[in-house]
Amino acid sequence: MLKIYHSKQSRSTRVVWLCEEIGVPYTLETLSMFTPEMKTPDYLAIHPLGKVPAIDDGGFVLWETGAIFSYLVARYTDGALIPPHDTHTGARAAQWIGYGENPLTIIMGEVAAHGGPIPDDMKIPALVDRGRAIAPALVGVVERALGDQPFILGDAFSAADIMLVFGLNIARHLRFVNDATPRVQDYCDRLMARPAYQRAAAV
Ligand SMILES: N[C@@H](CCC(=O)N[C@@H](CS)C(=O)NCC(=O)O)C(=O)O
Repeated sequence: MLKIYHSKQSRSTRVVWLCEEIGVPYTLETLSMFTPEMKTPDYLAIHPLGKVPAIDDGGFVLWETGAIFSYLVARYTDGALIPPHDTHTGARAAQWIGYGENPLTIIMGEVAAHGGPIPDDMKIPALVDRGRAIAPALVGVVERALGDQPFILGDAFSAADIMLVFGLNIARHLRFVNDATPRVQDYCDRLMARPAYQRAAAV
C-alpha cells in the first residue's frame, strides 16, 4: 500500500488530501516537524533533505509535492485532476501547481515558521520581513485569477486547487486573506469544507 511520510499541518497534508479525493488507500508514517526524527539516516535515505512529504509506493520512493501529485494522478486516476500538459487547461494547471508551492507556500511558510514555531536558533527574521512585504501581492494574484469562477481552472475542481488552498490557508492564518480578498476567502471556505480535506486535516 502507498505510504505517505507526513507531519501534521504540513505540506504533506496536500498529498493526504489528494489521496482522499482520488480514493487511493494509504498508510501514514508520521514524523514530528523540527525534531531530529526527520533527520535520521533512515529518513534521509527516503528524503535527502529530511522533509515531508515523501511517498513510498511499493518500494518506489518519491519526494517534492508537485512530482508526487503528477505521479499519483497519472498512475491511479483517469488524469482529470491534472489535465494533459499539451492542452491550455493542463498548462494552466501546471502553472498553478507550481505557483501553489513556489512562491505561495514557500513565502507564507517562511513567515509562519520564522515568525513562530521554528526553534529560536534557526530563526531568520529577515525572511519574515520579506514575506510580509510580498504576501499581499501573492494573494492578490489568486484573487484576480479566480474572478467569478468556483475553481482556479474554471468550473472543475483540480489538483491545482489543492496546491493553492494549502498556501492560501497559511496566508489566512497570517491575515493576508481578509476582507480585501473576498474571493480567496470564499474559495478557501468552500475547498476546505470538502470531506476529503476534512479527513486529511484530521490526521
Ligand atoms: N518543495 C517541497 C518543500 C518540502 C518542505 O519544505 N517541507 C516542510 C514541511 S511543510 C518540511 O519538511 N520542513 C522540515 C525541515 O525543513 O526540516 C515540497 O513541496 O515537497
